[in-house]
Amino acid sequence: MAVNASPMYQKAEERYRCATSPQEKLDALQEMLRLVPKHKASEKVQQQIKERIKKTKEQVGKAAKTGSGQQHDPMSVPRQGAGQVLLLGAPNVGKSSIVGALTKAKVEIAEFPFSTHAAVPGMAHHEDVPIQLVDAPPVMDGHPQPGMTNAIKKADAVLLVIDLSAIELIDQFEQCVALFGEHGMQPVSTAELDFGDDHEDGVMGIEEDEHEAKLLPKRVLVVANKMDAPGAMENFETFKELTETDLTLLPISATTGEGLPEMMAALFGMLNVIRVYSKRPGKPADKESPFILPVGGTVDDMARHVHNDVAENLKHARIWGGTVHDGQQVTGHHVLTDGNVVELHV
Ligand SMILES: Nc1nc2c(ncn2[C@@H]2O[C@H](COP(=O)(O)OP(=O)(O)OP(=O)(O)O)[C@@H](O)[C@H]2O)c(=O)[nH]1
Ligand SMILES: [Mg+2]
Repeated sequence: MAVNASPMYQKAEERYRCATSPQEKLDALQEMLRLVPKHKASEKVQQQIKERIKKTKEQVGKAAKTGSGQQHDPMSVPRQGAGQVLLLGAPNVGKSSIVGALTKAKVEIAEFPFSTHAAVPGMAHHEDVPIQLVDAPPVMDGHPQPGMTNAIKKADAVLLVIDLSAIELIDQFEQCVALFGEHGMQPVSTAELDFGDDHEDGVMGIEEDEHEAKLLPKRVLVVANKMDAPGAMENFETFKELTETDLTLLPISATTGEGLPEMMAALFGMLNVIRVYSKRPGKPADKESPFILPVGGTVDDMARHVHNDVAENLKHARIWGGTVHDGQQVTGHHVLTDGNVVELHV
């Protein structure tokens, strides 16, 4: 019997599948238990999650005792904003320059390769949506730095950077693409991800052994940097012809800024989220800090973001913007769209 899990639940489950430490798994599982629909059809799923929480708590306890969970990972960055986007690419392609152009992060930019040694996060924006970019050390001859593949798994999307002025352009691109397959992932450019899971049991992949799991789809946007360099656009055309890649490609220049707004818009689209604004009765909408919800998120999901008490006591909401009449009254199940203004009534 189908459980009809919400997009928020699916997002938590995606985080569970991408988690690389017992603590991250535990956090995601607890979120899943909180969000799973509580009805008869989902009892089996709830039980499975509870059992997995019990096992994972034991793993967390063991890791704490042996100290194995305590090592510092220079590639590990806590997620902030609407999503975390990791930069991936060969040496000297301009990864740090892109992060430097769009955020206040202190990145190392140099004419020589291997100038970046650890992950450096910075907050970029698409309109009023904050999106976290994470600068990373380069992939050399297809070999990632330690911690890099875990960082790719954890990121919501990957920005694969290629250098239109580099002779090894195609090799560098293909080595980066190969990394995904070698580490159980499949690069995709579409926002809609098909995990190919069994919806019959409601919960997706929870009983699966990680090693037997199918390839994990990973959203990837390819940016062809240095479009300002001599001959760059000819190289771009040749690159497209020779690689025939299905991944979305965007020419950009970190130096001139060309293509960067389009890149941020494409990343926003890829994160599969919407922004909604809260409003108090009789007051204007708070446009300062939008709430970020997965596409398909409901009024109830937004209420949960505000406070669990608000979600539990919600009577109805009034909505402005999108396809509804201004100020229309809706229930907690109403699916919100990007840009909605929501007044919660408890
Ligand atoms: N012409 C041009 N040069 C660029 C552009 N972006 C970066 N560069 C130059 O490319 C060189 C390498 O830039 P970085 O940003 O350090 O490259 P990186 O990919 O971070 O390098 P590693 O950290 O060593 O992997 C620097 O000399 C930059 O000034 C661009 O859009 N156009
Ligand atoms: Mg760098």
